[in-house]
Amino acid sequence: MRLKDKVAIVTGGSRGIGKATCIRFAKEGAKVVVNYASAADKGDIASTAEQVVKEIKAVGGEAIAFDADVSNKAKVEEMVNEVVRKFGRLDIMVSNAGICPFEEFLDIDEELLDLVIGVNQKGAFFCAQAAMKKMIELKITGRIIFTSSVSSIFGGELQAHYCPTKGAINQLMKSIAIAAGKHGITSNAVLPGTVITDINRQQLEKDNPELQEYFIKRTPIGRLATPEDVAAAMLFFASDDATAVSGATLVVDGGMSINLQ
Ligand code: NAD
Ligand code: RM4
Repeated sequence: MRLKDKVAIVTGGSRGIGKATCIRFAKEGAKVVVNYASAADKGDIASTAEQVVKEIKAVGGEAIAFDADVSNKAKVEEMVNEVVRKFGRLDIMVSNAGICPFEEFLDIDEELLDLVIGVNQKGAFFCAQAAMKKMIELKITGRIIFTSSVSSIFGGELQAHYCPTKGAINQLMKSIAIAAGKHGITSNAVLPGTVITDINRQQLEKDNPELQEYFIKRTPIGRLATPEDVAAAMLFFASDDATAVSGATLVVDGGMSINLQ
């Protein structure tokens, strides 16, 4: 119960890495807000978020689903206010929502570029800003955690819109760590490698399974990291073990990105 009585928002909590983080945080005693965006995301997304809430409640945890597009500043502020109204506090903001519509560099138009920057970069900014404001107001020594990526360091042929947003998140995280320190708030980022989720399932399981094989072959631990592996790193940053950790990046990729020789 490393997060007993804490309240956490996890953006993009309905699937993949965010879902695993919601479930892990709830098992550790946190009250969890499973954020999702019905308008921004195709599919039966509301019931997907509700399913995460059900899974958490089934094991005695507490959770609610909250529909808010993170690229909409007003919606993000509404979410933070509503969470504090309901639970009385906000201790942890995990800014995790992200998209990566794989596309050739020359085919990325302005609309797609704006979309990816809007969700990944501006969304992270809005979530961190709204959370930090509230934490200061309530005198809570909270935690802001970002899902960045190894793509913040390395490029990707079909990710010329995406990788720069992850680089920006690292710099945002560090700037916030400096601004937040005097309030006892920390800011850190987890950098997953390739994790099979809905964001890349089509690419790695259908379009280009050879790429998945290549990623596995170059991963020293012999398998890709899972959403649960990433959630464990999120928990570290959120827990009391990380009280003196701020401005840090933690790669969770089984060693994939350092294996060049
Ligand atoms: P996913 O597609 O399974 O989950 C994405 C989540 O973001 C979903 O819950 C979706 O509803 C939500 N979302 C999308 N647009 C949103 C918006 N506008 N507002 C609020 N929520 C929105 O993908 P995932 O792999 O779990 O991705 C989660 C994060 O992890 C992303 O930031 C992604 O860039 C990052 N990441 C993923 C990998 C990987 O290999 N899967 C690697 C590194 C980093
Ligand atoms: C990650 C990384 C993965 C990719 C996902 C979409 O940051 O680049 O390899 O599959 O994004």
